[in-house]
Amino acid sequence: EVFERYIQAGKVASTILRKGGDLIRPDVSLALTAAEVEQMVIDAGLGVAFPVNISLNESAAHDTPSPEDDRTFKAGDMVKLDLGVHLDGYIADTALTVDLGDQNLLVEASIAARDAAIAKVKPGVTIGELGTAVAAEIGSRGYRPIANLTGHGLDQFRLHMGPNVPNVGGIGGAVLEEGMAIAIEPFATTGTGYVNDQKRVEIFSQMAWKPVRMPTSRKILKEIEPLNGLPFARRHLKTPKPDLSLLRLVREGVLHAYPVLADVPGSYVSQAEHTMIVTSDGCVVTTA
Ligand code: MET
Repeated sequence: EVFERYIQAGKVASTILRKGGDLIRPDVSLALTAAEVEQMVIDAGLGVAFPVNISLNESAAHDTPSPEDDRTFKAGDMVKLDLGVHLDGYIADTALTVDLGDQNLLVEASIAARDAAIAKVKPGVTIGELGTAVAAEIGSRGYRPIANLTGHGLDQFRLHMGPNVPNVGGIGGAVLEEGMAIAIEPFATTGTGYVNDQKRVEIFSQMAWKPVRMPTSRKILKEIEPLNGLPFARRHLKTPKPDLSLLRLVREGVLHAYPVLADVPGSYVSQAEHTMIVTSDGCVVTTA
Protein backbone atom coordinates (compact mmCIF):
# COMPACT_ATOMS: atom_id res chain seq x y z
CA GLU A 1 0.00 0.00 0.00
CA VAL A 2 1.18 3.50 -0.89
CA PHE A 3 0.77 5.03 2.58
CA GLU A 4 2.79 2.21 4.19
CA ARG A 5 5.63 2.74 1.72
CA TYR A 6 5.78 6.45 2.47
CA ILE A 7 5.89 5.60 6.18
CA GLN A 8 8.63 3.00 5.74
CA ALA A 9 10.75 5.34 3.58
CA GLY A 10 10.26 8.07 6.18
CA LYS A 11 11.38 5.89 9.09
CA VAL A 12 14.56 4.84 7.32
CA ALA A 13 15.28 8.42 6.18
CA SER A 14 14.81 9.80 9.67
CA THR A 15 17.17 7.26 11.27
CA ILE A 16 19.85 7.74 8.63
CA LEU A 17 19.60 11.53 8.67
CA ARG A 18 20.30 11.51 12.40
CA LYS A 19 23.26 9.17 11.97
CA GLY A 20 24.52 11.31 9.10
CA GLY A 21 24.26 14.42 11.24
CA ASP A 22 26.43 12.75 13.89
CA LEU A 23 29.20 12.22 11.31
CA ILE A 24 29.55 15.97 10.71
CA ARG A 25 32.57 17.24 12.66
CA PRO A 26 35.53 19.49 11.82
CA ASP A 27 38.13 17.83 9.55
CA VAL A 28 35.70 15.15 8.32
CA SER A 29 35.54 14.81 4.53
CA LEU A 30 32.32 15.79 2.74
CA ALA A 31 32.85 13.08 0.12
CA LEU A 32 33.17 10.39 2.78
CA THR A 33 30.10 11.66 4.60
CA ALA A 34 28.01 11.58 1.42
CA ALA A 35 29.22 8.09 0.54
CA GLU A 36 28.52 6.75 4.03
CA VAL A 37 25.04 8.26 4.20
CA GLU A 38 24.05 6.92 0.78
CA GLN A 39 25.52 3.50 1.64
CA MET A 40 23.32 3.37 4.76
CA VAL A 41 20.26 3.81 2.52
CA ILE A 42 21.38 1.01 0.21
CA ASP A 43 22.20 -1.24 3.17
CA ALA A 44 18.67 -0.66 4.48
CA GLY A 45 17.38 -2.05 1.17
CA LEU A 46 15.82 1.23 0.00
CA GLY A 47 16.65 3.62 -2.83
CA VAL A 48 18.58 6.89 -2.78
CA ALA A 49 15.94 9.34 -4.03
CA PHE A 50 18.54 12.04 -4.80
CA PRO A 51 22.25 12.60 -4.13
CA VAL A 52 22.59 13.53 -0.49
CA ASN A 53 22.88 17.32 -0.46
CA ILE A 54 25.60 18.75 1.77
CA SER A 55 25.49 22.54 1.54
CA LEU A 56 27.78 24.81 3.55
CA ASN A 57 27.26 28.27 5.06
CA GLU A 58 25.71 30.64 2.46
CA SER A 59 24.85 27.67 0.23
CA ALA A 60 21.26 26.63 0.88
CA ALA A 61 20.85 23.56 -1.30
CA HIS A 62 21.91 21.40 -4.23
CA ASP A 63 25.55 21.05 -3.29
CA THR A 64 26.91 17.53 -3.18
CA PRO A 65 30.53 16.40 -3.42
CA SER A 66 32.12 16.48 -6.86
CA PRO A 67 33.99 13.37 -8.11
CA GLU A 68 37.29 14.92 -6.98
CA ASP A 69 35.99 16.72 -3.90
CA ASP A 70 38.62 17.36 -1.22
CA ARG A 71 36.63 19.58 1.13
CA THR A 72 36.40 18.94 4.85
CA PHE A 73 34.06 20.49 7.41
CA LYS A 74 35.57 23.40 9.35
CA ALA A 75 34.85 24.84 12.77
CA GLY A 76 32.24 27.56 12.26
CA ASP A 77 30.52 25.86 9.32
CA MET A 78 26.73 25.78 9.08
CA VAL A 79 26.05 22.44 7.36
CA LYS A 80 22.76 21.46 5.72
CA LEU A 81 22.30 17.72 5.24
CA ASP A 82 19.34 16.93 2.98
CA LEU A 83 18.48 13.27 2.43
CA GLY A 84 16.07 11.51 0.09
CA VAL A 85 15.06 7.87 0.47
CA HIS A 86 12.49 6.00 -1.59
CA LEU A 87 10.64 2.72 -1.50
CA ASP A 88 9.24 1.79 -4.92
CA GLY A 89 9.44 5.49 -5.82
CA TYR A 90 7.61 6.75 -2.72
CA ILE A 91 9.92 9.40 -1.34
CA ALA A 92 10.90 10.68 2.08
CA ASP A 93 12.72 14.02 1.83
CA THR A 94 14.18 15.33 5.08
CA ALA A 95 16.91 17.72 6.16
CA LEU A 96 18.67 19.04 9.22
CA THR A 97 21.33 21.64 9.92
CA VAL A 98 24.48 21.02 11.93
CA ASP A 99 26.06 24.16 13.32
CA LEU A 100 29.81 23.79 13.91
CA GLY A 101 29.89 27.38 15.15
CA ASP A 102 27.76 29.29 17.63
CA GLN A 103 24.66 30.18 15.63
CA ASN A 104 22.22 27.79 17.15
CA LEU A 105 19.46 30.43 17.08
CA LEU A 106 19.59 30.36 13.29
CA VAL A 107 19.22 26.58 13.34
CA GLU A 108 16.28 26.84 15.73
CA ALA A 109 14.56 29.40 13.50
CA SER A 110 14.11 27.02 10.58
CA ILE A 111 13.04 24.20 12.92
CA ALA A 112 10.43 26.41 14.61
CA ALA A 113 9.19 27.60 11.21
CA ARG A 114 8.88 24.06 9.90
CA ASP A 115 7.02 22.90 12.99
CA ALA A 116 4.67 25.90 12.97
CA ALA A 117 3.75 25.14 9.37
CA ILE A 118 3.30 21.43 10.09
CA ALA A 119 0.91 22.31 12.94
CA LYS A 120 -1.31 24.06 10.39
CA VAL A 121 -1.42 21.26 7.83
CA LYS A 122 -4.86 19.78 7.16
CA PRO A 123 -7.26 19.56 4.22
CA GLY A 124 -8.56 22.96 3.12
CA VAL A 125 -5.58 24.98 4.35
CA THR A 126 -3.96 27.16 1.69
CA ILE A 127 -0.24 27.11 1.02
CA GLY A 128 -0.34 30.85 1.74
CA GLU A 129 -1.24 30.16 5.37
CA LEU A 130 1.76 27.86 5.66
CA GLY A 131 4.06 30.48 4.15
CA THR A 132 2.76 33.09 6.54
CA ALA A 133 3.48 30.81 9.52
CA VAL A 134 7.01 30.12 8.27
CA ALA A 135 7.80 33.79 7.66
CA ALA A 136 6.45 34.82 11.07
CA GLU A 137 8.63 32.35 12.99
CA ILE A 138 11.79 33.29 11.12
CA GLY A 139 11.10 37.02 11.02
CA SER A 140 10.35 37.25 14.75
CA ARG A 141 13.82 35.83 15.43
CA GLY A 142 15.49 38.52 13.36
CA TYR A 143 16.33 36.42 10.30
CA ARG A 144 14.95 36.26 6.77
CA PRO A 145 13.22 33.31 5.16
CA ILE A 146 14.55 32.45 1.71
CA ALA A 147 11.77 33.63 -0.57
CA ASN A 148 12.79 31.82 -3.74
CA LEU A 149 13.00 28.33 -2.25
CA THR A 150 9.86 26.33 -1.45
CA GLY A 151 8.61 23.07 -0.11
CA HIS A 152 6.83 20.86 -2.63
CA GLY A 153 4.42 18.06 -3.33
CA LEU A 154 5.74 14.55 -3.96
CA ASP A 155 4.48 11.58 -5.92
CA GLN A 156 5.86 8.25 -7.06
CA PHE A 157 9.31 8.91 -8.60
CA ARG A 158 8.47 12.63 -8.59
CA LEU A 159 10.49 14.69 -6.17
CA HIS A 160 9.03 18.07 -7.07
CA MET A 161 5.45 18.77 -8.01
CA GLY A 162 2.62 21.02 -6.93
CA PRO A 163 1.67 22.37 -4.53
CA ASN A 164 4.72 24.51 -3.76
CA VAL A 165 4.89 25.48 -0.09
CA PRO A 166 6.28 29.03 0.14
CA ASN A 167 8.54 30.28 2.91
CA VAL A 168 7.04 33.77 2.79
CA GLY A 169 3.55 35.14 3.34
CA GLY A 170 1.23 36.65 0.77
CA ILE A 171 1.28 33.80 -1.71
CA GLY A 172 -2.23 32.35 -1.68
CA GLY A 173 -3.58 29.79 -4.06
CA ALA A 174 -3.43 26.05 -3.77
CA VAL A 175 -5.30 24.18 -1.08
CA LEU A 176 -4.10 21.04 0.70
CA GLU A 177 -6.10 17.87 0.13
CA GLU A 178 -6.32 14.63 2.05
CA GLY A 179 -3.78 12.08 0.80
CA MET A 180 -1.28 14.59 -0.59
CA ALA A 181 2.40 13.97 0.18
CA ILE A 182 4.26 17.21 0.81
CA ALA A 183 7.68 18.33 2.02
CA ILE A 184 7.92 21.48 4.13
CA GLU A 185 11.41 22.99 4.18
CA PRO A 186 11.94 26.50 5.50
CA PHE A 187 15.34 28.12 5.09
CA ALA A 188 16.41 30.91 7.46
CA THR A 189 19.25 33.23 6.49
CA THR A 190 21.40 36.05 7.80
CA GLY A 191 21.74 37.19 4.17
CA THR A 192 19.35 38.73 1.65
CA GLY A 193 16.62 36.09 1.66
CA TYR A 194 17.25 35.14 -1.95
CA VAL A 195 19.44 32.42 -3.42
CA ASN A 196 21.24 32.63 -6.74
CA ASP A 197 22.36 29.90 -9.12
CA GLN A 198 26.08 29.27 -8.71
CA LYS A 199 28.41 28.12 -11.49
CA ARG A 200 28.96 24.76 -9.88
CA VAL A 201 26.52 22.06 -10.98
CA GLU A 202 26.81 18.60 -9.47
CA ILE A 203 23.22 17.34 -9.68
CA PHE A 204 21.07 16.55 -12.73
CA SER A 205 17.88 14.69 -13.53
CA GLN A 206 16.37 13.37 -16.72
CA MET A 207 13.40 15.46 -17.85
CA ALA A 208 12.79 14.25 -21.42
CA TRP A 209 13.05 10.85 -23.01
CA LYS A 210 14.18 11.18 -26.62
CA PRO A 211 16.90 9.61 -28.74
CA VAL A 212 20.38 11.15 -28.59
CA ARG A 213 23.37 10.59 -30.86
CA MET A 214 26.64 11.01 -29.02
CA PRO A 215 27.97 7.72 -27.63
CA THR A 216 28.87 9.28 -24.29
CA SER A 217 25.41 10.81 -23.96
CA ARG A 218 23.81 7.46 -24.75
CA LYS A 219 25.97 5.80 -22.11
CA ILE A 220 24.94 8.34 -19.49
CA LEU A 221 21.24 7.93 -20.29
CA LYS A 222 21.59 4.14 -20.16
CA GLU A 223 23.28 4.45 -16.80
CA ILE A 224 20.60 6.65 -15.24
CA GLU A 225 17.63 4.81 -16.76
CA PRO A 226 16.83 2.89 -13.54
CA LEU A 227 16.38 6.18 -11.68
CA ASN A 228 13.11 6.90 -13.50
CA GLY A 229 13.85 10.62 -13.57
CA LEU A 230 15.11 10.96 -9.99
CA PRO A 231 18.20 13.18 -9.62
CA PHE A 232 21.78 11.88 -9.80
CA ALA A 233 25.22 13.37 -9.15
CA ARG A 234 28.30 13.64 -11.37
CA ARG A 235 30.14 11.54 -8.80
CA HIS A 236 27.65 8.70 -9.34
CA LEU A 237 28.48 8.28 -13.03
CA LYS A 238 30.72 5.47 -14.24
CA THR A 239 30.73 6.80 -17.82
CA PRO A 240 34.22 8.29 -18.38
CA LYS A 241 34.53 12.04 -19.07
CA PRO A 242 30.82 12.82 -18.84
CA ASP A 243 31.02 16.61 -18.48
CA LEU A 244 30.68 17.74 -22.11
CA SER A 245 27.79 15.35 -22.66
CA LEU A 246 26.09 16.53 -19.50
CA LEU A 247 26.26 20.12 -20.77
CA ARG A 248 24.96 19.08 -24.15
CA LEU A 249 22.12 17.04 -22.68
CA VAL A 250 21.10 20.05 -20.60
CA ARG A 251 21.16 22.26 -23.73
CA GLU A 252 19.05 19.68 -25.60
CA GLY A 253 16.46 19.70 -22.82
CA VAL A 254 17.05 16.05 -21.93
CA LEU A 255 18.59 16.74 -18.53
CA HIS A 256 17.63 19.30 -15.93
CA ALA A 257 20.58 20.90 -14.09
CA TYR A 258 20.37 21.84 -10.42
CA PRO A 259 23.08 24.46 -9.80
CA VAL A 260 24.26 25.04 -6.25
CA LEU A 261 21.94 27.67 -4.71
CA ALA A 262 23.52 30.27 -2.44
CA ASP A 263 22.69 33.50 -0.64
CA VAL A 264 25.39 36.23 -0.58
CA PRO A 265 28.98 35.33 0.43
CA GLY A 266 29.54 35.56 4.16
CA SER A 267 25.93 34.84 5.06
CA TYR A 268 24.66 31.75 6.86
CA VAL A 269 21.64 29.65 5.93
CA SER A 270 19.84 27.00 8.00
CA GLN A 271 17.25 24.48 6.81
CA ALA A 272 14.82 22.06 8.46
CA GLU A 273 12.62 19.68 6.49
CA HIS A 274 10.05 16.94 6.98
CA THR A 275 7.85 14.98 4.60
CA MET A 276 4.22 14.36 5.54
CA ILE A 277 0.95 12.92 4.28
CA VAL A 278 -2.16 15.06 4.69
CA THR A 279 -4.84 13.17 6.64
CA SER A 280 -8.51 14.00 7.31
CA ASP A 281 -7.71 16.05 10.42
CA GLY A 282 -4.03 17.01 10.08
CA CYS A 283 -1.03 15.09 8.82
CA VAL A 284 1.28 12.18 9.52
CA VAL A 285 4.93 13.27 9.45
CA THR A 286 6.72 10.35 7.80
CA THR A 287 10.23 11.55 8.65
CA ALA A 288 9.61 12.47 12.31
N1 MET B 1 15.75 17.87 -1.35
C1 MET B 1 16.28 18.86 -2.24
C2 MET B 1 15.16 19.44 -3.06
O1 MET B 1 14.03 19.11 -2.85
C3 MET B 1 17.41 18.31 -3.07
C4 MET B 1 17.03 17.53 -4.26
S1 MET B 1 18.39 17.10 -5.28
C5 MET B 1 18.13 18.11 -6.63
O2 MET B 1 15.37 20.27 -3.92
